[in-house]
This record gives sequence, structure tokens and C-alpha cells, in this order.
Amino acid sequence: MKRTIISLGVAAVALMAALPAAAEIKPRIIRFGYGLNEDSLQGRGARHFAEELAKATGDKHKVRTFGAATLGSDMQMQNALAGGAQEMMVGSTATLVGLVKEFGVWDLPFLFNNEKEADAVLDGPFGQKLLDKLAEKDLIGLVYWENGFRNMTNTKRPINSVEDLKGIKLRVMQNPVFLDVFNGVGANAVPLAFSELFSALETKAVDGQENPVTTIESSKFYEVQKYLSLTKHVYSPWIMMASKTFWDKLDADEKAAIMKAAVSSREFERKDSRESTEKSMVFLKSKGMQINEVSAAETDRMRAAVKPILDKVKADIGAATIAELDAEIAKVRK
Ligand code: TF8
Repeated sequence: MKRTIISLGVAAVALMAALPAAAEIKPRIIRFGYGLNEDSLQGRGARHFAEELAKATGDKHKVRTFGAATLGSDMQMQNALAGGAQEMMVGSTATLVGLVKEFGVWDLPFLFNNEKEADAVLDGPFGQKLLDKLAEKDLIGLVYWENGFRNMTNTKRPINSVEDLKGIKLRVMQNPVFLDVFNGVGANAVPLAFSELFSALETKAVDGQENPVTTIESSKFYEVQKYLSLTKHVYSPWIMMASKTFWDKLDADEKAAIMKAAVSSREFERKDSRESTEKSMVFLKSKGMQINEVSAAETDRMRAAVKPILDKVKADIGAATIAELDAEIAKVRK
């Protein structure tokens, strides 16, 4: 009897040591929205975050995940976060450009050569500086996830060169960087929320779109698109955000627990993305998509074609910001 009580006591002490803050953490329900389907990188990453946060708070913080834009498009969710009507989300950075124009840097074509460069710049001081700018818009930028290198799909023809884009009605993300770049190379760019994209492709309101292969799979674009061209023209991050109204109610332990779970979800999701890319390609081929690589020479011609457009786009974002970014990338490449 005595021994049982002692060992129970030891177990309780051990438990308290494992969860030092749990006793003080208040119970909370966190509505966490995302735009892709539940079976997607965003869905799996969101569930990982929910599990990690439950562990870190002794089940006090309960994350309710809502996929497939059931809480609205990325832009609608951003507004809900800023207004305090929703607690958290993960989504595109492209739709933040209207709030903080510096976010346009992540949409610059051919900015990063590989994921390693992207991770270093996004997780470094430059990436953090952009996250910090969101507070004045009532948003808290927590961490970046990986959306990935974007590729083109369409129903008209394989894109082997920049000329092949001419006249293609292409859905683009809703910001001036994407509009200027794609219109600049001769496509007919149509800005549209991601949540409206599948039906726009299905009804042929647009001929094509561009996204990483993991999204082309999870959003079933292979059902309505024939050609997949591996252009890798932009590396897109995703951003995990909290409502500032919500964040300001939390005490330091709660913030630390959310940050820790957010960083864990970032690592989990990036690994998932990198492991899924090859599998998605095999899957898309099996669904009858016609896949083409773009030669190094043609990629160089694409870079040259966007160069004059980028000069204007970069001036709009701000010369000082671009200089800072370039310095960061140079540091990473050294
Ligand atoms: C896009 C993005 C999407 C995001 C997602 C729904 O094309 O690449 O991944 O908007 O959050 O809009």
C-alpha cells in the first residue's frame, strides 16, 4: 500500500516535470483553417500541429482543423484572423502582399536554386523581419512551411519555352507580382482565389494554372489538366499565422507552447513535402498527365525574359528590401 502511494507520487512528480507549464495553461479552442484538401501537405501538417500542441499543453489547447477552405479562402481567413474571428491558419504568402508589400519577394521567379537556400533565408533574419511586419496588420506570423517549386499545368500544350505561354489563359495568385510577370511573358493572367480554381479549370474558364506537384495531386487537377511542365519558376512558402487579438490574450507559457508546436509542424511538413514530390509525379503520370522537363537552355531564356519585368516589380517592392534579400541569398550561397 505504502509502496503504491510512493510510486504514484513519483509518477506524478515525473509527469509534472514533463509538463511544467501545463498546470497554468488555460483551456482554449483554436480554430485552424487551411485551403487545401484534408489529404494534403497542409492537412497533414495541421494535424501534426494539433497533436504537438495538445502534448505540450496537457490537452488544454484543443486545435480544431478546417480544411478545403471551409472557413473561407486564404484572403478571407486572413481577414478573419485580423478581425479576431478565427485563431489560426496556414496559407499562401501571396495574398498578404496587399497588406505588406514586402511579401512580394517570395513570388519573385527563380529566386532560390533549391530548398536549402529557401529554408535558410525564410528561417533567417530576413524572413523573420517580414513575419514581424504583420503585427501592425493584426496578424502574428509564426513560421514558414513549404508550398514548393511551382510548375505549370494546362489543357493546350506542353510548355517547353517561354513562347509556349503566349495566349494561355492562366490562373495566377492574387497579387501584382504574379500578374505583371505572367502578363509580361505573354500569358493571359487571371487572378483567382485558390478555392475557386478547380471549377474554373473544369468549366474551362481558364486553360491552366501553376502550383507544386503535391498540390496538383491533392487538389485533383489531373482530372481536368493534360500537360504538366516542370518549369520550377517560383519557390512558394506557406505561412502559419495567428490572430493578434487571440495572441495577445495568451501568457508567455502558452505562446512558447504554440511556437514550439509550430516549429515542429514546419519541420514535419517540409520533410513530408520533400518526400511526397517524387511520389506525386509518379501518381500524376499514372493518371495520364503528359509531363515534360524544361531544358537548362530554355530555363535560361525564361530567366532572361522575366528580367526586365522584374526590374519594375522589384522597384515596386522597394530597392532597400531587395538589397537586403540579395545579401542574405549571397550569404547562404557562400
Ligand atoms: C495558390 C497556392 C495555394 C494556397 C493554399 C490554398 O496557388 O499555391 O497553395 O493558396 O493555401 O493559391
